[in-house]
Amino acid sequence: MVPSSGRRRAFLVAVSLVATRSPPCRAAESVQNNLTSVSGYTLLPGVASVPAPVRVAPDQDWLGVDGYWNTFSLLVGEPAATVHVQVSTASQQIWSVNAQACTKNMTDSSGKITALNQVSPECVETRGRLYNQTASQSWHQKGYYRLWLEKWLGLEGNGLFGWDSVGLGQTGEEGPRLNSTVIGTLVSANFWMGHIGLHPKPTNFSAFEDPVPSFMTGLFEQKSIPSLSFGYTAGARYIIDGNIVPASLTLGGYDASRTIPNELTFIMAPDNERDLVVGVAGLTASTTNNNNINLLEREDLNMFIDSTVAEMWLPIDVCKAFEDAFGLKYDNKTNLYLVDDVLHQNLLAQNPSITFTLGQKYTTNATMQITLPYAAMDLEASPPYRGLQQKSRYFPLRQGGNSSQWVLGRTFLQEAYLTVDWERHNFSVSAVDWSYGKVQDLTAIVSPQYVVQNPTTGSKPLSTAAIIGAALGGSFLFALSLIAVGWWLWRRHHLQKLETMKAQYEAEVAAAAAAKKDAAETPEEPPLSPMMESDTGTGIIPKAELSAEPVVHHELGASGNEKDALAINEVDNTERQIFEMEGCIPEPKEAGGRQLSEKESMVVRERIYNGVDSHNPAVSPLAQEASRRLAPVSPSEVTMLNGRLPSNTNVSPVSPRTPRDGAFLEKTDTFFQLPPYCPRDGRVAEESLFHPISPLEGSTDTSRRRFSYES
Ligand SMILES: *[C@@H]1O[C@H](CO)[C@@H](O)[C@H](O)[C@H]1NC(C)=O
Ligand SMILES: *[C@@H]1O[C@H](CO)[C@@H](O)[C@H](O)[C@H]1NC(C)=O
Ligand SMILES: *[C@@H]1O[C@H](CO)[C@@H](O)[C@H](O)[C@H]1NC(C)=O
Ligand SMILES: *[C@@H]1O[C@H](CO)[C@@H](O)[C@H](O)[C@H]1NC(C)=O
Ligand SMILES: *[C@@H]1O[C@H](CO)[C@@H](O)[C@H](O)[C@H]1NC(C)=O
Ligand SMILES: *[C@@H]1O[C@H](CO)[C@@H](O)[C@H](O)[C@H]1NC(C)=O
Ligand SMILES: *[C@@H]1O[C@H](CO)[C@@H](O)[C@H](O)[C@H]1NC(C)=O
Ligand SMILES: *[C@@H]1O[C@H](CO)[C@@H](O)[C@H](O)[C@H]1NC(C)=O
Ligand SMILES: CC(=O)N[C@H]1CO[C@H](CO)[C@@H](O)[C@@H]1O
Repeated sequence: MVPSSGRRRAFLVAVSLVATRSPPCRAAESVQNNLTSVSGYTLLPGVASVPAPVRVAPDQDWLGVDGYWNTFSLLVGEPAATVHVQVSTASQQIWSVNAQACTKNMTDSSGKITALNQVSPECVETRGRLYNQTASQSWHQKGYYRLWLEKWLGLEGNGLFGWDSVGLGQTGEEGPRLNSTVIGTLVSANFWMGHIGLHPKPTNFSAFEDPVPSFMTGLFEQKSIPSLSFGYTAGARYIIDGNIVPASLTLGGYDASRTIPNELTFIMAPDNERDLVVGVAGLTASTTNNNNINLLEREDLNMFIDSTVAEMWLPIDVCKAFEDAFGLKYDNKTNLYLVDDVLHQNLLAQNPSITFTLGQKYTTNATMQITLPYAAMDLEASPPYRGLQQKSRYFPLRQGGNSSQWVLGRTFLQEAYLTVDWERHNFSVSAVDWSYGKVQDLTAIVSPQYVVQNPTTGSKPLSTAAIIGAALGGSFLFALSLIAVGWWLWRRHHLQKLETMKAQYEAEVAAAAAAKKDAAETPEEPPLSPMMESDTGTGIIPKAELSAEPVVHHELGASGNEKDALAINEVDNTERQIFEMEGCIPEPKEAGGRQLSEKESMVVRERIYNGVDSHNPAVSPLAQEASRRLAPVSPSEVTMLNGRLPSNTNVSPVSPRTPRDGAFLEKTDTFFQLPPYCPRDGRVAEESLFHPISPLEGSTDTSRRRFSYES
């Protein structure tokens, strides 16, 4: 949309690879490519080279029940099973479809079982193949947990969680691999396919265990990727200039050949379950008859970008505007906008396109636009999606009753390229560059652990180097104002969060009220975080306590036909204990995690003051807090999880002492009690975080230190 305007391009592309010999795609076959210099960055002393970004090659397949989406391959387990999965920008785990998900008992018309446990090949194919964890020698079971992801959209379900090895790519085209990472195996049909989770937050299985690093963190710690960052676009199956355009996923960077750069950088919201939030400043449609239909009457609309879901979940009034503009009809049974042949013909004739104007209020006045042609919204849903009995065209628009449901899913990411830098807490959205035949241009985003960004001229936020330079250079005033701004912004977030938790935390509310008075002295801008939901006090609901309740709410249940829906088979779950995962958040718990203790905020202020790690003064200290928690695991520690624990580990009532096989695991189910994997107290963590790491050093055996509770 916005033509390449130079500055941002210069800024981002400055980061372009210099030292890659062979293209890092395919490179992968376990060969780790390194860059000895990356333009735009200066390597820190002691860092000789950094890993090159990794391209994950898309499959040929387009699968799904909510449309057809380009998949990626994973090699899971030992021996490795190839599974085809989607990409989740909100999840931090690998999910794959459990072998049980496609098993059902055949019944005759009277309901009598005629055949037991038949596997449906169609189900197996459309769900992207199954992962049979009992057949994997390296599977290490944890237990059943709530899936948690996008629960506000009604996508409930349970998964059997554990650890196993996961490699990117497929046989012959292997990318980097982790010997042990958290895998959720799905049975619930609410999530039809598995995914690669790109979020770096750790998994917090329970209150009593330490968090387990994410897949991305695993790759980063093992030095397979240069930073916790990615670039992704979902691809477009519809024809554009005669081509089907595949998805593109780059870890540790982005593919500059797929983006049309723009000036706008979004700052992440401090809620790690809803951080890629963009403000929608405008939403218009154009048809052959009318090229300026306004679909957005409301003032404030913040949308969460999440590739986990297919549709665009918009406020009901916006959906009504769509209905009026395009003659869409809401189907009460499925809650979908089903499109019949007549409507389809009408739509083709109208050829509507919709244009989002995105921005981020309070931090910038810049905006950018993404336009979706009708082809991007002409999707086909298949049973058992939403209780459908047969395939049907649908318009990927869903009614979101409240702000926690407003999500831009894969539909949007067909036309948008998302670049996320988790470590610098910012991201960008650009229109996809459809020019055919452009040569892939993988551009590294390098972690602040390895580099400082070279100072640039221009209006971009200052880099860490610049901040340190300025502060040390005697610009004391500058430092002071940073403190003020950072503190004030943090305070606003803090207040907002407090307000959202009224119900359960009245004490905090009182505090908030008091604090609000102070804040009132600050300028007339509302005491809102620029990047947070602004319309309700309801964005956040404190997490439930540990719960052994089976989850019964199925999205599929909408139609009441879940009995015969393929793959609804959570029977097994209900026989076992199901745990509530602690929201997979790094903070101690959401409520507490939202606030920094006085001490922590001192630390944060100190950091800002000293210029350490305060790359972007507008970033909430919470975000920095999150990043502090991301790192503390080193590759050797990850490795250790593979299959066995040290034999004298005195940690669990039933510590396995022999190499395990699947059968053993199946029978006993004993690993619920497994101990934490990554105590956070150790110096190890601090070292690995703040000590500049050379990719060439440091695989000495530190594994044992992890288990501080070893006898
Ligand atoms: C099939 O029936 C058997 C015996 O009743 C039961 O154990 C099994 O869980 C059923 N399987 C499915 C997928 O419902
Ligand atoms: C999973 O693997 C186990 C062990 O190899 C096997 O007994 C079982 O039948 C497999 N299950 C399915 C559904 O393929
Ligand atoms: C569908 O929902 C609308 C609005 O909620 C309602 O007016 C209508 O009666 C419903 N139709 C059916 C068939 O339930
Ligand atoms: C945005 O524009 C308004 C009005 O022109 C101006 O007052 C404000 O300072 C601008 N904000 C930023 C962040 O540039
Ligand atoms: C994040 O901020 C840095 C520093 O300001 C900038 O160089 C980078 O382009 C931003 N990243 C994204 C993805 O926008
Ligand atoms: C939003 O709506 C969903 C579904 O109706 C509901 O579960 C959730 O509690 C609501 N959230 C808020 C913050 O009201
Ligand atoms: C992962 O496991 C394989 C085989 O079990 C081993 O060869 C490899 O060294 C391990 N990788 C790491 C990073 O430890
Ligand atoms: C890149 O660095 C790693 C060590 O960090 C090394 O094992 C690997 O061989 C290097 N790759 C190349 C292609 O030199
Ligand atoms: C690291 C971490 O955040 N772990 C927390 C998981 O959740 C429980 C209960 O909320 C906390 O006690 C842990 O500290």
